[in-house]
Amino acid sequence: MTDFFAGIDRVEYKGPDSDDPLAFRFYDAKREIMGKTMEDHLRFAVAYWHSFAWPGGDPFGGQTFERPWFHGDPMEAAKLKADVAFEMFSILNAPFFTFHDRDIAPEGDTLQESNDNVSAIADIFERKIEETGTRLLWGTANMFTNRRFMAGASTNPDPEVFAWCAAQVKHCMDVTHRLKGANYVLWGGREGYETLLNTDMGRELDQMGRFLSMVVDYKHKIGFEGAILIEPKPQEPSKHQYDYDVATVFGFLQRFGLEKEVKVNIETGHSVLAGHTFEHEIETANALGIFGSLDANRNDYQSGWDTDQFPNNVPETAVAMYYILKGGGFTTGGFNFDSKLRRQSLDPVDLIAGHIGGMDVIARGLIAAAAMIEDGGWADFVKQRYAGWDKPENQAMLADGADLETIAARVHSEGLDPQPVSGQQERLENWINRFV
Ligand code: XUL
Ligand code: CO
Repeated sequence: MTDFFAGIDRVEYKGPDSDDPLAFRFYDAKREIMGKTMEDHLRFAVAYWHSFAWPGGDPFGGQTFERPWFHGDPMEAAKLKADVAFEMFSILNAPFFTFHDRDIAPEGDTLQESNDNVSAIADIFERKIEETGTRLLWGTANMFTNRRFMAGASTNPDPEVFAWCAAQVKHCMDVTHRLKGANYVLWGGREGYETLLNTDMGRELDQMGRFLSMVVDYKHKIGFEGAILIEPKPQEPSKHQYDYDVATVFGFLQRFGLEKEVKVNIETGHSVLAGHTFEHEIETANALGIFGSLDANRNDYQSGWDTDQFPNNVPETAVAMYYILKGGGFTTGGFNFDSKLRRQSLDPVDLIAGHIGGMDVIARGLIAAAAMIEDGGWADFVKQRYAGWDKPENQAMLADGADLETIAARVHSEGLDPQPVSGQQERLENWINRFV
């Protein structure tokens, strides 16, 4: 045991009336909702980078957090960080965690040295996973921090960077596979461009498509059973990112024949940056059959950048949760807290409090969404709204062989005269408010 979280006990569920600031008031891991425990519905994960690697900097100032693993021999520090991380997973009773290769181990002078460092920490993870039962939701390669990636990862004009990325991802997939990761994620932070003036977009998209195809081939070759997930984001750090949103990613996947192989990891804040709601992105993925996993956070609505705050809006979360449940929920995916403290939140206990808050808000959203589904009023309304399409004469318009002439003839012969009906938005909003 380290002393980083000294005096902080395992967080227990104490119910909505508890005033214990370090207790769950809604997240009751073993409580059954719609035939599944909350733990299995939500599959919470702690993200290594925000909680253990991020120093608290912003564009105007550097480190604010003092962590004992920010000093000393880098590999010894990485081991201490691993100890503290697993202590936190167990304090929170978090079933999963996630990492970038560069979060867990220091970068070496060569790729081989970096890989060896990652492998050494993975040995420690392997033992800790065995001992604690905390599992890996996903691993990912950081191909955006080092200056070699400044002009892109797989989309770089320099083929040597493309080759480097292939080697780095191969190793990170090997490690994720060894640790029995449930998914492997690719977020293309630098897969985009700053200015079209120096960019050959068509070429870059082709490179990215080839790269992803090789990732999928390698997954099959090593027998990795997890899902490959792309995480959309419209901008930041690149001015224009190719994986803009779920629909853009789907178009890209289809173009390279990968739409049955790759799914999406949707992040709340990225949806907002793309000008969408979280539920829009979730339902788009449901409709296109590529829903994979979620990065849970919230974005400041006034800022134009990615604020990665812990979720704290129950009504919004409840609506998103409704669409998650409606789509059948997670299979390999889960709720990964891609959420970070504000830089003035210096204390170790702030890390615990942030996660408790996020887990409780999402649990509360789940309870509300399940109640909405059980009531059925919302789904009935939507079903009714489209009921005309159940009639055989209307189904025929969508069937193979239907054509404009036949439909036009029917309009004229039957004298069709469509009458507008209310969309009832306010009544639906009022209905939802009964549950949140
Ligand atoms: C960046 C972001 C990443 C990915 C993993 O905005 O969300 O942390 O989740 O690379
Ligand atoms: Co993310």
